[in-house]
Amino acid sequence: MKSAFVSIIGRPSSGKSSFINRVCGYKVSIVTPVPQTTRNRIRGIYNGTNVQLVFVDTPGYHLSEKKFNLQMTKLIQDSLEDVDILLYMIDVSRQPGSEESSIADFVSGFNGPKVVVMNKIDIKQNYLEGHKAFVQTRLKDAPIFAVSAMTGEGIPELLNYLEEIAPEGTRYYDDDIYTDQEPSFRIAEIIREKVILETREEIPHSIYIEILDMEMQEEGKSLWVRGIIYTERDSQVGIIVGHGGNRIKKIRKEAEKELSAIFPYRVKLDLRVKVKKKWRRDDALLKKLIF
Ligand SMILES: Nc1nc2c(ncn2[C@@H]2O[C@H](COP(=O)(O)OP(=O)(O)OP(=O)(O)O)[C@@H](O)[C@H]2O)c(=O)[nH]1
Ligand SMILES: [Mg+2]
Repeated sequence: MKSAFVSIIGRPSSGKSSFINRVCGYKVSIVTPVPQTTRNRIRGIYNGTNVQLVFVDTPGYHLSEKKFNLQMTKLIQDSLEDVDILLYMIDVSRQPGSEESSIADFVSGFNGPKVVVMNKIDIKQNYLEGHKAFVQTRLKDAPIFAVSAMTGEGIPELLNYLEEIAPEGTRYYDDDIYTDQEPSFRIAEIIREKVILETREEIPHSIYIEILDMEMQEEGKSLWVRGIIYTERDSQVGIIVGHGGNRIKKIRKEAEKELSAIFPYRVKLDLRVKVKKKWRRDDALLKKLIF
């Protein structure tokens, strides 16, 4: 038996969360086209016959001096503690730039096996060769795998390799578990995903979700959840609520549908929108939200 912790590091929107979902076979981590969707360290577990790989999804590595981003950068650094393998994910549909350079520097500082994953090879117009040349100068000995988190291409080969280099060890989790997230966190994340998908523009980075109450009803057949969508400005409340409340209703319906498929009971949401000005500068709140 072998087991390993594998941390996934890469630029925002490189496909880290899509990859973890594909490998684990379930929605572990939320995915949107908006960069900086993931804000936490999220574990997704892959169970093979003789191997367990615990993947750790992380926020996109983004150079910025803002408090909110610094907190996430620290989280990425912390995610390498007690990790066996680092998986460095690159989006081949975008050219390597200065951000990629600083991630490569960060990756090269990791004291353990590093594996480079070139993602989105299903996009035919790509910079795969340029990225390979870039990586070979930065991380000479790291093996390179080309995959598509969207189609699954190349992923079995990568998993085989990870199994090969994983250290001997026992399972960290039972083999029927694919994530260790608290239900309240998963519910908040799915709500956040639906808000991002339904709104875009300035909204995605301005929101956070707080779950206030959860109550099991109908003898365990349904879970009632009360949550608040916090936003930064008064003007954003109307955008989220929509004309006659139609957008918030759509957000609620979409989230309920997905949550009811994830959990063994129906999930009913009661959502409100409130303003919390400058919350991204509130240290105590950031500590609570970004972990
Ligand atoms: N064509 C294509 N699109 C992909 C692939 N992998 C991810 N995407 C898309 O890329 C976008 C970002 O995907 P995510 O999985 O959220 O990326 P991420 O690295 O987790 O992003 P952050 O959490 O913001 O750091 C989404 O629109 C995905 O559908 C892929 O293999 N091929
Ligand atoms: Mg993500």
